[in-house]
Amino acid sequence: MTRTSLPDPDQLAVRILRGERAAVAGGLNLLDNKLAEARNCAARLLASLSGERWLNEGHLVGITGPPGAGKSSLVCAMIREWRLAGRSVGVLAVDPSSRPELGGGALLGDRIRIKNSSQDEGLFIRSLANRNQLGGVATEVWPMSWLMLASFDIVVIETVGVGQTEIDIADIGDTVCYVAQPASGDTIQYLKSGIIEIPDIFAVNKCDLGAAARKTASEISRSAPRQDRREDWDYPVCLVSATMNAGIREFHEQFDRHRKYLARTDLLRGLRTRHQSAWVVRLLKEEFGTLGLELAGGRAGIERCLGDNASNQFAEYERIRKHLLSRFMSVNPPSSLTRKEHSDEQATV
Ligand SMILES: Nc1nc2c(ncn2[C@@H]2O[C@H](COP(=O)(O)OP(=O)(O)O)[C@@H](O)[C@H]2O)c(=O)[nH]1
Ligand SMILES: [Mg+2]
Repeated sequence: MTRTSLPDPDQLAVRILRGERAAVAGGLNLLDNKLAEARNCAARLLASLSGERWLNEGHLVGITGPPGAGKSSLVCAMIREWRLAGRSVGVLAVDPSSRPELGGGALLGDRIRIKNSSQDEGLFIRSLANRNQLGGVATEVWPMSWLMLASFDIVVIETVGVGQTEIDIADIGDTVCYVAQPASGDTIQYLKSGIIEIPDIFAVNKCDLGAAARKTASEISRSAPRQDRREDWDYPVCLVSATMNAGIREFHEQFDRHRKYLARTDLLRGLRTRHQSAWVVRLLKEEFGTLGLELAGGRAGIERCLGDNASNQFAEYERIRKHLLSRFMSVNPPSSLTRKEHSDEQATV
């Protein structure tokens, strides 16, 4: 994307808020563009999309678990339920193995009996194959999920769980669901060792396999450490089959129940504020390094600024970025000639 083809961020924000899918696609492309000009434009876009709404509305759902457990199949089954309930859905599939179904859209559409998902205005799917960085979810996934939340009632992020990713997804999602593979000990090991925060909802998929699935479900119920649990949430373990469409209605209802629980207990606002500031710090660190964080007042200082402007953390992010860019530019002018002269000067001193 060249400089001249960058969109006007304010106009784009209006179109995204209206739910225009082309605008959402354009916004996601912009967030994916790492050129300096694009980053400035993206920061302005996110700031214009921000508001109280982002602390109170919509539902960010994270689905994680080992490859092959049936995450994509379950997402398909859930999309059908959500669409039947009249909710619009955006999906970010970070799972590289999702490419065939989710990347094309049409195949996914077949599965959910919508002839072609591109004809359903209330459904938007973006595949981010290979973005599952070693040791975590790529940083762009986070602003992307927020951009989608400005357009859709439900935003689902599917990631492959490999230890660290569950932690990342727990820092994005309002509700995190772990999909377990029957007769696989991984989930139970992770839970016992405390590697993963306890997901809000468990699904043991492939219950059509019978006893193995039931055994895994009861092992999970016993393994989650009690002390880390929230007192007033019951961490349901759902036995489901995506391909047989068994238990899906009840499974789907657990997501609504958890979203209502977060609203009722006033947890949602605090959760989202914390998640947002953690990711802003992470984005700043990615762009400016540890030195940048220090120049901006240190992690604690940044978090305080963000907390003071919780309903528009992206605006605060933009302000801090601009400040850091000007600091970096003043000590390190961009022209290579200037740098060369500078180094020559030093060499002769
Ligand atoms: N027997 C059975 N197989 C399933 C079920 N759900 C998914 N699968 C199969 O499991 C494989 C992996 O599914 P997929 O949704 O791609 O898993 P993901 O890697 O976790 O996204 C596919 O071959 C599915 O057809 C189920 O409920 N029962
Ligand atoms: Mg998948």
